[in-house]
Amino acid sequence: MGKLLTSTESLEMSLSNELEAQGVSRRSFLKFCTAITAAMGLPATMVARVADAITSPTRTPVIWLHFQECTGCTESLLRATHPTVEELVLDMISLDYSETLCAAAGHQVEKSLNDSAKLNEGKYILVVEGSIPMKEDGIYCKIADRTALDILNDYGSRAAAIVAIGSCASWGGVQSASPNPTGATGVNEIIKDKPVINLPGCPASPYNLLSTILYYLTLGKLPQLDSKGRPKFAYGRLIHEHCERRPHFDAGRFALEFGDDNHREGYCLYKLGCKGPETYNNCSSILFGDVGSGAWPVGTGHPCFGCSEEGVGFTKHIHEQADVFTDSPPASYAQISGDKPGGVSIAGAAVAGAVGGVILGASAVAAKKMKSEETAPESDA
Ligand code: FSX
Ligand code: SF4
Ligand code: F3S
Repeated sequence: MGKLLTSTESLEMSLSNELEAQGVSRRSFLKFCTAITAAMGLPATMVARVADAITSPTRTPVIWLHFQECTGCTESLLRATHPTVEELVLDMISLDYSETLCAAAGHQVEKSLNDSAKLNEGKYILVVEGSIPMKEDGIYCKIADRTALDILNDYGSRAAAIVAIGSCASWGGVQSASPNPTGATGVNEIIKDKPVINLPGCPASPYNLLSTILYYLTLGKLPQLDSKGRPKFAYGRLIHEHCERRPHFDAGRFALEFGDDNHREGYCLYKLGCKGPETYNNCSSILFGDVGSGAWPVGTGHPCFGCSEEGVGFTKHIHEQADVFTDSPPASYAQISGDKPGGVSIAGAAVAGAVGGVILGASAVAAKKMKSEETAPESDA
């Protein structure tokens, strides 16, 4: 992709043709724009502007740094489809430096990094993947003989804004798990004089990166952030709120062991340690995972382990039961063992009805809606 074209119209046509060549019709593209507009919490009237932002010939320069991490965030972006999120992201930006994707190496690639930072000073977006080791003067992560800390301070100070992609860059992630041997730290603990947008998740959802960049390109400003620096449109709701298994939670139907009958029935994974009730992310509404319908951790039968939530993922034990903030049955709520969906006992139905009736209804509608929509993210606004 990435032909040099003279007008927006021809670029739009080119994008359309190229998407079609990849099996993505213009109709699918517009459907995708509609879905991503809703995911950003923007009204449907903004769909055309979002499509324009995607097809705009102006590309925002991006420098993408890697520190302590597994490259899962980049991989997750590159492996995404519906429709080819990585193509859309790479079409919207000018990715001037990325250690994973660059063809050059050694001094050549260092030169292109420095040239881009100089040329686009104050204008580029710095994407940081990975945590920054602070112990022993940062010696645990060095690139081209410079510590991650030095590199971050250098390119961070010259950026327009910084996107910390993944839990590692957002708050330290897996490397910061006790005893945190390298002193792994998130970007916003270090950079205090620049906007830092956190997109936690291990890996981060590529849709959250796409929609954050798109929001910026469409409206020319950064999205509203919560107290942890996360875009509210993506991290404003608990996973538990939109989970397809939520009606089972509300009715007290839980898997008790991996592979037991209740697990096979698709019951709630709370008692297996699901951290959906205390993890803010949109995995349950956009079915992040992208290897088929319903493929997100809980959709595949694995409890959410709170990978995106500081103080939960890599902190709480996998099997530990989550704190429940929502108005729902407590963990001690009697299990309705063996009940099939719709076959709740009278006592169970009474309790579930009393404490979770409204939520149950809302969740059932949400679950049905999600199933009927291939890839459409829901608005978190
Ligand atoms: Fe890996 Fe990204 Fe986890 Fe971290 O991810 S998927 S270790 S959040 O920085 O590559
Ligand atoms: Fe879904 Fe987990 Fe909540 Fe159960 S506890 S409804 S599996 S998010
Ligand atoms: Fe992570 Fe839980 Fe989503 S484990 S990917 S936050 S469902």
